[in-house]
Amino acid sequence: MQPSSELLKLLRERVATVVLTGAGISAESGIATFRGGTGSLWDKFRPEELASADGFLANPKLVWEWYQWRRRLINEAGPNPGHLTLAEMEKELPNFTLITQNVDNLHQRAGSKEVIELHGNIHRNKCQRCAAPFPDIDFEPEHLPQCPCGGSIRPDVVWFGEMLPEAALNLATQRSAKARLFFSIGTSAVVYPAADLPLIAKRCGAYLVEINPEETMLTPFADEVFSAPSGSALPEIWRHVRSGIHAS
Ligand code: BJW
Ligand code: ZN
Repeated sequence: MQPSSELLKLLRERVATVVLTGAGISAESGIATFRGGTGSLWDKFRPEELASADGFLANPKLVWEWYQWRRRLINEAGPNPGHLTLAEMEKELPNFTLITQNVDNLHQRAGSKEVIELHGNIHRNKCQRCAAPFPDIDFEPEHLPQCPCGGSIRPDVVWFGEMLPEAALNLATQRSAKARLFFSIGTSAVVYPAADLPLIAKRCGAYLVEINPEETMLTPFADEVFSAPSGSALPEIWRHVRSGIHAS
């Protein structure tokens, strides 16, 4: 898992660096990924029932129970060395951007200060109709929370067929286009528009690094691939950068 001399050089020169994370970075915290065999969420549950506005309107109780279950698992989990390394990188690299598709808040709990959340945050709620935020609501299966406007309150995450938060997507796109180094970490790179970001960066001249134990749609486009869990690959790359060890 030796980083190339090119990668070490870019990190030591502190070039504009953008990181896109997906569910795989939280796998070593015990949070299930969406895709990828037995135990993954979409292996056991149906996305159209649980992660779409139509599914929510058809059966809000089912959707709420699923999200409350996931909130509990996330609250019991903690950041792993992958999250912690990215928080350290943010402190040391002056031009560093962290973009995540994750809704689990583990980057923030690891100490990352600026996190661009593309798919919302599971700990927040909003009105399905008027989008008003509802930070503190008590969920009871028999009394589903309602907004004064009459709309149903739901988790503030982005479901299939919904637009991503405009400001977050614009900033993520701008930073990706300006990146000289781009890491795609723990994402299957199949969900758009997030999956476009590494390709935008590459097209604009960035050196593209992928960290993922499995091959993805992005692998053929990557300049460097670490086929390893991010909880070990990221600390190892960062250790090389910090210790001044030169690649062979
Ligand atoms: C490890 C590891 C370890 C394991 N270390 N790695 C263009 C073309 C085709 C379709 C579309 C398109 N544009 C839009 C669409 C439709 C759709 C889409 O992309 N569908 C595709 C599936 C085909 N996109 C949308 O609907 C988006 N909205 C949109 O585009 O609006 C405009 C529009 C609407 C309608 C039509 C056209 C335009 C919204 C997408 C919302 C995604 N929502 C979810 C749920 C969030 C809420 C929740 O959590 O409940 O977001 S779905 C789910 O997928 C979640 C994730 O953020 C997202 C991405 O998944 P991710 O993070 O990549 O995880 P996995 O599980 O897929 O992969 C994990 C990876 O980790 C694997 O590769 C493992 O190998 C790896 N791994 N252990 C490192 N230790
Ligand atoms: Zn409302």
